[in-house]
Amino acid sequence: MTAPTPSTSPAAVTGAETRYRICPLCEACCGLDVQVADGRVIAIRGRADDVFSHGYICPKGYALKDLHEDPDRLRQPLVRREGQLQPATWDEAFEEIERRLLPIIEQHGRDAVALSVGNPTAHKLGLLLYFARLARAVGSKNVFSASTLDQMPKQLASGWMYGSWLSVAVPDIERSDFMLIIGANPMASNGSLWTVPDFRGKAKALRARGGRLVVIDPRRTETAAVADAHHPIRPGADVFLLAAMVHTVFAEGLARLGRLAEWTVGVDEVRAAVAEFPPEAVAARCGIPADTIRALARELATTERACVYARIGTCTQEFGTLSSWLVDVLNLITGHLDEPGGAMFPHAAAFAPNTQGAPGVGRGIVTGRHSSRVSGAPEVMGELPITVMAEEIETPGPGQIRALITLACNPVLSAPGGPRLARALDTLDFMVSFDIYLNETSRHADVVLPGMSPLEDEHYDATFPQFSFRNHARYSEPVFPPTPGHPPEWQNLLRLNAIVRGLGARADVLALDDQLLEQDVTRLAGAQAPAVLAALAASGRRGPDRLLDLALRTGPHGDLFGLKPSGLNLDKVKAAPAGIDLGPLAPRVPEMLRTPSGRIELAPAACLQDMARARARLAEPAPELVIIGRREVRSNNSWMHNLPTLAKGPERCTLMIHPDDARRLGLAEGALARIRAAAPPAQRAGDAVEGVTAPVAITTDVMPGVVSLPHGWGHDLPDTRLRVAAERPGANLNAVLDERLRDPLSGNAVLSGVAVTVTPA
Ligand SMILES: Nc1nc2c(c(=O)[nH]1)N[C@H]1C(S)=C(S)[C@@H](COP(=O)(O)OP(=O)(O)OC[C@H]3O[C@@H](n4cnc5c(=O)[nH]c(N)nc54)[C@H](O)[C@@H]3O)O[C@H]1N2
Ligand SMILES: Nc1nc2c(c(=O)[nH]1)N[C@H]1C(S)=C(S)[C@@H](COP(=O)(O)OP(=O)(O)OC[C@H]3O[C@@H](n4cnc5c(=O)[nH]c(N)nc54)[C@H](O)[C@@H]3O)O[C@H]1N2
Ligand code: SF4
Ligand SMILES: [Mo]
Repeated sequence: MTAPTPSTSPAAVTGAETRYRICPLCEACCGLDVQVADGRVIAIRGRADDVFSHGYICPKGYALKDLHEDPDRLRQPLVRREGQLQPATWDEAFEEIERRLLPIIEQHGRDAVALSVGNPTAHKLGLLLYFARLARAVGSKNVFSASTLDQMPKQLASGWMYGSWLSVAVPDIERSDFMLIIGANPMASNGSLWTVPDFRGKAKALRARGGRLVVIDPRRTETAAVADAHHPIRPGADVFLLAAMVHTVFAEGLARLGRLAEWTVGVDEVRAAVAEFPPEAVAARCGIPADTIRALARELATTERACVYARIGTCTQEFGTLSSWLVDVLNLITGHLDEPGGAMFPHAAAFAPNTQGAPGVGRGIVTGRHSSRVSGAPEVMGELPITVMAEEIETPGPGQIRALITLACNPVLSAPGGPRLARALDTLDFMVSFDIYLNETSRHADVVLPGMSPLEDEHYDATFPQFSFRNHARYSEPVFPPTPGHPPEWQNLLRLNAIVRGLGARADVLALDDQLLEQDVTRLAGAQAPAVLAALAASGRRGPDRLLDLALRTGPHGDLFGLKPSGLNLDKVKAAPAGIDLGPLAPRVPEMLRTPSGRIELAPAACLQDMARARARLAEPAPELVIIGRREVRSNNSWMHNLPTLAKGPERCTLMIHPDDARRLGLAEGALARIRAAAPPAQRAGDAVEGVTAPVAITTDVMPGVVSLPHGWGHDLPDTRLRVAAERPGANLNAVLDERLRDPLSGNAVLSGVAVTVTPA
């Protein structure tokens, strides 16, 4: 562990000051220098001496200035009066919530209130910690999040194998000599479930030392363009490819478990489960020749330091959990799991469940503790699939959703069946949105509570050090003092929490914060609790900072409140001006395991069972034309389209299509195409017939039979306040996708490989 000595970056503008800010926009978590003068942002750069990101920045990092200054960003609560959302005071907003939410809970019970939480929550400590507190207080089964549009399959597979939802193995890229990337485009996304600023630089270094990078993706992506090889795959066929690779490793005697043999159970079951998937059986369905599949398996197995990394393309499909599981199976049986240069488990300084409790054994995970009323979708990680939200609002009966609290999410654009959900939201008795914009979702709310500028809050990543390519602890202070009178979001979440507890809209939220902390510490520290509370109180901190201090001090690198004086606490992390490096990833099996067996469960029963579904699907013909998504550097899901620096430039929401398909379907470059679901749900008759339209971009980058449209667009709905985005609204991919399609194990939405029809518009 090295703590750099304090230093300040030179200021380029006279009178200007440079302030450190960790970027909260994507998972790369870059350390930035924000240059300010007279309360304004002058420039933003990558922080050269950041111990983790070393000066990297992408165009979205610069756009923090636009976000801070955006006149459309909400600065005051809104309350619906006579049908219109109107500015209100904070007190008025919370009084309205108390007046309308409590009777719903009293009359219809806790499940009548749903909570839906979005992507930025993972990036904001205050939102993450205080949403969890709020959800506990509400006590509803109807909890939804962007996780079921994203990584739930990976979390489920990891949970089953290693006993904890967040034990996700990540590539140790700096020591790897062969990387197989499946369904991820870190050149555009900057990495996901893998915090890796400057992927490009690291990939270049890998190749410079003689290593190889291979990409499996239906589209020749920006990542494929910097790789040694790209193999297009039919969307949704990853489970077959991976099963065939596992098959090859076993069939050719290439399996070597090494050190992990002692800690792994279920190898024979896995071998049996892939018996019917030799490369020849899957090649046509994958669109990848059998010889190529074998060669990939051999290269992975025979390269000393190698790994497979797979991301959202392998999760948002009907075999998301199986694919996610088989990736780890491959890494393990080729000797690359938990080994340098392979897929390893980070050792986060705070908040990591796989550093808590007794090492090496645990309770494991449970799912299916309840299920959704209408479709019977099982609970996973305390949530129901977000794609059942509309039907749970629409369908009468006990447990019907009558009120909704959204936190930093925009499911009207980000979830399949958006138009249906929008109609459902209008039938709610009450809705509260925590958001910084009046957008496609928050426009439906009765009360909108704005968050603050991303330059006005402090920052520590709770989530991403658990997925980082290197261990680190970094904190940044607010760049600007908070706008007077604008409470931080954690306090607003506490105030809602107090209302739900019956303490009233004017409850003392700081007292409630103390009370909740006391409960946490008592659970954690038992008889030591009073001493721990006294030590925490000595710092004078409240809210997320105090919880962070607790987490750091009791974490694996912590000072244990003085028992380990050289260890970490928040004072030390704050004193390091550009972070503390905690070193490269190191092997963690068996210590990180939290399964009841104390072993890696290589063959979870549900996965073995689901292989039958995969076998059946392999026998069926694949659809003729399917759609996939796309991410671009200057975009971030649905909410950064209102920032001028990012919005300028060429039209991004285009339909990529292969020249053969364009010819067959009579589509010309630049002309509008109409995209419809091939088999839309009946509840969507109107919008399903209509579909969406987007300009055609003809390119051999997508394989024949596949079209690609980015998600997060469709800013042409009324009653929003997104003036820049509305100028070029784009088309909503999720108005075409089918909300009924889910991976049955994880409940994750199927966003990739969905059958569509495309016609000239
Ligand atoms: N078809 C298709 N759909 C997809 C995907 C895909 O690949 N294809 N990807 C999916 C993925 S991976 C994800 S994560 C989801 C994301 O789904 P969501 O989380 O629903 O969508 P975002 O666009 O990230 O919306 C974030 C919201 O948070 C608000 N916000 C930003 N900062 C703050 C803040 O500090 N406080 C508060 N209160 N609000 C804030 C923004 O204004 C916006 O409304 O989209 C998913 N949807
Ligand atoms: N610029 C930008 N960065 C972002 C975001 C953003 O919207 N814009 N969103 C952030 C979020 S919330 C997330 S979760 C991450 C996601 O990060 P990534 O997982 O890297 O996301 P994508 O860039 O969508 O890459 C997924 C790839 O999977 C491919 N794919 C689609 N279907 C299949 C399939 O069936 N099989 C295979 N093998 N590949 C398939 C797609 O063509 C695409 O190239 O990005 C984050 N970073
Ligand atoms: S890569 Fe992500 S974290 Fe880094 S500057 Fe860009 S948006 Fe911010
Ligand atoms: Mo995501």
